Amino acid sequence: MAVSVSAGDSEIIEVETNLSEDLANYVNTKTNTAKKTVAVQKSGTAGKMLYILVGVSFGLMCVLQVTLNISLRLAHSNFLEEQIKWLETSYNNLTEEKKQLQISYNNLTKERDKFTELEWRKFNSSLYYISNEYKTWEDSRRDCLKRGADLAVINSEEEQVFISQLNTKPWIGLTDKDSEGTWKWVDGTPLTTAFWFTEEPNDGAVNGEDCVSLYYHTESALKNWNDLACNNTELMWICEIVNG
Ligand SMILES: [Ca+2]
Ligand SMILES: [Ca+2]
Ligand SMILES: [Ca+2]
Repeated sequence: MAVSVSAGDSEIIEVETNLSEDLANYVNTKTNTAKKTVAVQKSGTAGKMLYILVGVSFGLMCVLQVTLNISLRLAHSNFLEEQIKWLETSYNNLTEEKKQLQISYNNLTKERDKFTELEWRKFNSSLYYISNEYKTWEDSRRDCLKRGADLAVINSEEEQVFISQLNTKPWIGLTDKDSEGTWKWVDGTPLTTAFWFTEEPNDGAVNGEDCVSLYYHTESALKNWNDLACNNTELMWICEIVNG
């Protein structure tokens, strides 16, 4: 269809055209702006997501660390408890053993005291046994040895007085049977301090006198030794345990 365009129409067309172009430019501009906005918004959302992800990860790590710490503390605490229990058990066992040892010690002490009271007398660091029968010097010594002792060895004036006061007439552990006139104690030591009675030793018997006993009822406790025949069977004897 043919269209006639006048000058006025031409202006209108031009105006319309310009309007169309402006409109198109406006739409493009808005579209681009909208796209940018969407892009920016998308970019912002991704950032937030990243922050959230990092935050959650950090939180999980903290929870794991706390859990690990608690587990380690619990394990350590259990180990310590077991150690304490073991030490307590050991302590109780040792206490019980100590108690038993104390009981044994007390019983042994009682036995020793009873034994000492009945048969042995204590003086300084020695124990003395006084026989209630009579034997030769050799048999007397044998009896002492069986008791874990030996015939008494008088080492001091004090001991001489103690033995003299026992009011017996005992053999003591002194002899010159190995060499006449050379007096020796049964422990092998030579005689240094003697307490002979008047005119003793006299080796007076037919076959000599080589073993020593104490007289009793003499004037002095420091002067009562006598040598006699070793086979004399009329004497008691006295044994000594040193450091008993
Ligand atoms: Ca002695
Ligand atoms: Ca003699
Ligand atoms: Ca004599």
